Amino acid sequence: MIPEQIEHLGIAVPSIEEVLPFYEQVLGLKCYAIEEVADQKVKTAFLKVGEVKLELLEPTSPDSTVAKFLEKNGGKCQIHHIAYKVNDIESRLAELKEKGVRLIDETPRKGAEGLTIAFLHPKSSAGILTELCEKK
Ligand code: CMX
Repeated sequence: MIPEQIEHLGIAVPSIEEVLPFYEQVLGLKCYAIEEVADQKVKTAFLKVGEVKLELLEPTSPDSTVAKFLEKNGGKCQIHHIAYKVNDIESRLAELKEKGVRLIDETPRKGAEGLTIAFLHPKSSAGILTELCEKK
C-alpha cells in the first residue's frame, strides 16, 4: 500500500477556542471549517498548510476517545493521529488485513468533510493511530 500523501494530522486539544489564536494569528493559517462529528463525540476545526490539513479535535463528551486520550496525556495538546490519502480504501483495508494489521474499522465509514475513512489500531501501526481516507 503506498499512500498518496498525508491528508491531515489530527491534534487532540482540550479547547479549540484556546489554541486557534496560535494557528491563526501566530502561524497565519486560516480555519476554514468547524464541524461536529457526533458519532465520534468530537468537534473538529480544519486549517490548511499547502496540501496538508491540520484537524484540531476537541472532545464533546467525557466518554469521547479523544477525552480519554487527553486525560492519559495530562490534558495536554498532542498529535492524535496521522491520516493518509489512499485510493480504493476497501482494497487497501483488505491488503492490510491480509498482512495481519489490526483494523479498528473493518468497513470504511463517513468521517469529517464527507471523506470515507477507516482507522488502524495504534498497536498495529507502530504506536501511531493511523487513518486512511478517500474522497469518493
Ligand atoms: N495514538 C496512539 N496510541 C493510542 C491512541 C492514539 N491516538 N489512543 C489510544 N492509544 C493507545 C493507548 O495509549 C493504549 O495503550 P496502552 O495499552 O499501551 O496503554 C491503547 O491504545 C488502548 O487505549 P485505551 O485508552 O484503552 O483506548 P481504547 O482502546 O478505548 O481506544 C482506540 C483506542 C485507538 C481503539 C480508539 O481511540 C479509536 O477507536 N480510535 C479511532 C477513532 C478516533 O480516534 N476518533 C476520533 C477522531 C475522529 C475524527 O478524526 O473525525
